[in-house]
This record gives sequence, C-alpha cells and structure tokens, in this order.
Amino acid sequence: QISNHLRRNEFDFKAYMAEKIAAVNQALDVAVPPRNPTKLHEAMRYSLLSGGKRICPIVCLAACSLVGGDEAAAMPAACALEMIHAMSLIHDDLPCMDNADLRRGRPSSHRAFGEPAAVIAGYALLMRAFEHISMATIGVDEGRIVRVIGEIARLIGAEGVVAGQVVDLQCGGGGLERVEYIHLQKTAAAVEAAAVAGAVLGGACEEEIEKLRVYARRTGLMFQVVDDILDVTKSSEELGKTAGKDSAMGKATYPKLMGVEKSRELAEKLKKEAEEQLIGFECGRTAPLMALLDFIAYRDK
Ligand code: GRG
Repeated sequence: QISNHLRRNEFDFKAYMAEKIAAVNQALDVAVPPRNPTKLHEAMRYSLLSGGKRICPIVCLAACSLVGGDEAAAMPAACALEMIHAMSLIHDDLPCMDNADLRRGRPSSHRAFGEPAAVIAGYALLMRAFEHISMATIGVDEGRIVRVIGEIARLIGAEGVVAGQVVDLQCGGGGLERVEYIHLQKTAAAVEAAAVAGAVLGGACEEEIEKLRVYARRTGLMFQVVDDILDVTKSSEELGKTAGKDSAMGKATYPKLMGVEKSRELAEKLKKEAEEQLIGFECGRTAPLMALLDFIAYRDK
C-alpha cells in the first residue's frame, strides 16, 4: 500500500487526463464526421465535440488498462459512452424536461438547432453509439463485444439512466432514499457501464468486473454528492446567494437533507469505498482510477 500511495502521488493525472481527452476527442471527430444531411450531423457534432470532462470515456479506458487490456480495444466503447452522454444531455435540456437554454456555456441543442432537430440528433447519437461499438471494436472476442452492448443498453435503459430520469422528473422533493436512487440510476449507472465495458473489453475475469462495477457506482454517487455541495458553496461564494440551481429548482439535494458537513463526510466515505475496490489489482496500474477519485472529490466545478 505504501508503494501504491507513492505511485499515486507521483502520478501526473492532469497530463494523463489531457492526453486521454485529446485521444477521445480525435476518435469522436472521426466516428461522427460531417456528412449529409448536414444539419443533422452538425447538431450531433455540436453536442459531442463541445468540451466536457469526458469522465465515462476515461473510466472505460482506464478500466481496460487496469485489467491488462490494450486501451485501443476500449476506444470505440469509450466514444460510444460519450455519444450516449451527449444524447442524454440534449434530451435533458429540452423544454419538456429541464428546459435549459445553456449547456457548457453555449446555447443548448434545441436553442441552437430547434426542438425537432435536437430530439433527432439525440436519437442518431444513441444509434451511432451501438453501431460504433459493434463495427469499430477490433481484436476482442465477439462474445465480449455482445456482452458490452448488453450491459450498456441495460444500464442506460429502463433499469438505469432512464429510470433515474423518470423519477427525477416526478414532482416531490423526497428524502435521502429518493435522492440516492436518482443519482445511482442517472449518474452511477452510466459510470458503471463505462467501467464494466472497459473491464470486459480488456479481458477481465468476473471478480475483477464486479470490483470495477462497485468502484464505478461509488464514484458516480460521490460525483453527485460533490455536485450538490458545489451547487450550494459555489452559488453562495460567487453569487452571494444561499442556494444554487438545483436547490432553487426545489430539488432535494444532499446539503439540503443532511447539511454541507455531513455531505462532505459522505463523499469521503464513498471515495474510500471506491478506493478499496482497487486493492488486489496490479499496483502499478491503479494510479489513474485512484487519481480520478481525487479529481472528482476535490474539483471546484
Ligand atoms: C440515455 C436512452 C437514454 C435516454 C436519456 C434525458 C435522459 C434520458 C436522461 C438524463 C440523464 C442525465 C442528464 C444525467 C446527468 C448526468 C450528469 C452527471 C451530467 C453532468 O455530467 P458532467 O459534469 O458533464 O460530466 P460534462 O459537461 O463534463 O460532460
């Protein structure tokens, strides 16, 4: 554990992340090229290539490497996860859902292209995601590719992200249980899909897949606890207000339900539980997923 700790401190996560983001962006640019119909592809690319932290692709690539796989084998799945993420953000911003005018500091898709084009660009991205995994994944046993497609479809569908969105759209603040359910489904399930896909494509055994599944669920939930904390602390610092966007929208958040201090403790607990899942993997390979936890836990936006 000491050598693990040293490696972690020596590991340059900023450089790692910049390198992975550049590789993912380049692969996405190729996977969704400008084509006819022009407006459709423009709308797909507008949301796909507009920045973003690329957390799911990084988890997918890092999980693949952690189990000794060739990262290239996981790149199509990593891109597919970002296509699905872009799609879910486009649809989440629609007037019938969150009705958001801005996304990543630019007009949201329906604001830039109109509502019908945004809905359709979302569907096209979702379809391209699965097409891309099946057509572009090279050097992996076909059974593993089919498993990855099934795992991702299940985790973003009515047992995962879609379920979380439906419950989130229902009125009512709700208690901790409801908030945890929403975050586990909406966010943790997507991170889980990324970790499982990377592990399966990298040739992991079942025990490794399950450990990475738990790592991802804790990480995804921790991401949202920190998001809720930032929603409060950022808005009070920057805007002189006491509640941020989510809180102001009447949504139940962790700080509202348990206070900022207890929320921080919960984030630390989830981070520790995620870290524990990495014990037993080859020491020299755990640094990226360890450092990702620090990045998510101590980020300021
Ligand atoms: C996926 C089939 C399917 C349908 C979509 C609209 C919808 C159903 C779901 C909404 C899902 C949603 C918006 C989840 C929140 C995910 C989340 C944590 C968003 C913020 O992600 P960041 O901070 O964003 O990683 P960047 O901009 O960095 O990419």
